[in-house]
Amino acid sequence: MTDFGIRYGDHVSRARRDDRPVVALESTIISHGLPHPDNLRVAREIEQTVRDNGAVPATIGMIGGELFVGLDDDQIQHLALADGVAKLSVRDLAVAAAKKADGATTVAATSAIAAAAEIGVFATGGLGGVHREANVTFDESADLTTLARTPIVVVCAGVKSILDVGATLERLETLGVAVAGYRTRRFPGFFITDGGFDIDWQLDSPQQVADVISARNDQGVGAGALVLANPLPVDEQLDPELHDRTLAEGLELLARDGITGKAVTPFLLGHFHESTEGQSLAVNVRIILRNAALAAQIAAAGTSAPAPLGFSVPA
Ligand code: PSU
Ligand code: MN
Repeated sequence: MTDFGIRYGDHVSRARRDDRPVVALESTIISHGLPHPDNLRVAREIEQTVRDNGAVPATIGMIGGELFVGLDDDQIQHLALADGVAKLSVRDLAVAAAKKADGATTVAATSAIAAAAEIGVFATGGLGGVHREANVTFDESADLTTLARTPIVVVCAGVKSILDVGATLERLETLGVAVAGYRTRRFPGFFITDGGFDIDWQLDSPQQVADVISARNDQGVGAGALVLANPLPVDEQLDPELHDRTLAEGLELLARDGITGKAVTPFLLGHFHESTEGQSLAVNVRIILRNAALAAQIAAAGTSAPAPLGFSVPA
């Protein structure tokens, strides 16, 4: 019989044994979110940034049907460069394993796997969310519903402005996902510092975020994630005018080419990277590296208390 269980990279096994802080990292940004060949370089830089900030990186993904927490460099290279790497959300994981697929995990899948591996902190670029015109298309990322039932801190730069930011915040509220700004009360719009909406809570240090995890674990009441929104400094954002123009074009192309479903997010990101001649890519990379650094500092501040499993509300 084949064992379809989670496999741990050697560096992550060691970290778990020695009770060292671990930060989960997703692989869809590598395979589908960033253009070749920058994606491989960036994937390595993200891991190095986690190490430089006192934690062990665990990039998550699937190779030949095996689910890995802590891909090694060869495996990361494979997901970055191979053709036909699938984009895996939670619902795809078992099917892809049975099919022995190569796959990259989204925010949804990565959070769920990380929580199953008792990793409490996860760094990414931007969350998926409610797409514009979702009232017609029903296109809402599974990132949102998964975070509602997954005890993890997701460090991100909010949701991409390609989405309906206000509707996404409403859904996060309905779903019981906590949202806090890191040193801000404004929710960021990924490429741009200010996504146009206030948030209720502000947290000011890695220790304060680690205290939220401890409080949630001690209380045993809430079952969902904390989205920690970490905006770019204003002088590092994508020029808002360039942003608005590129977005309008991208949305038009989307409609013209009839692109739907899970192809939408990679398509729009690709459009940004091509038509801003690398400016959006540089911004995207900055975002991810800043989030990786902060996530590592949070994990290091709360190292003795990994999120326990199964603390959903008793029936
Ligand atoms: N944000 C980015 N780059 C990405 C993604 C988000 O800046 O590549 C990926 C994440 O993996 C996220 C996914 O989970 O896009 C959302 O896809 P969808 O909208 O199809 O759920
Ligand atoms: Mn979608």
